[in-house]
Amino acid sequence: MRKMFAATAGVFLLAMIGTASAQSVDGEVKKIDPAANKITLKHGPIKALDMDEGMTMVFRVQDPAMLKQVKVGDKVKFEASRVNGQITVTKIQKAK
Ligand SMILES: [Cu+2]
Repeated sequence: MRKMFAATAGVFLLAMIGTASAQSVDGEVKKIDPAANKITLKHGPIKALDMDEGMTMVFRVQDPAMLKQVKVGDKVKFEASRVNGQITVTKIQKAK
């Protein structure tokens, strides 16, 4: 019984770590490149990706449809993570 509790707690902890790495970041769209499936975002710090300071950089997008949801100049909230070694936007939405 005690062993089972420990296993459950471990899974829960892993789930929490997973959530923490998918941090929502504030950004601004600087450039959209549908041909390359990329977007340039000015963004705040993303600790999970070792970006301790804000910067402007190019991201790959996970889904090309994401590039149609925003336009240059939009303030956005997004999530990014390393996918196959490339820093990739996994979620993006216009900030309200
Ligand atoms: Cu960056």
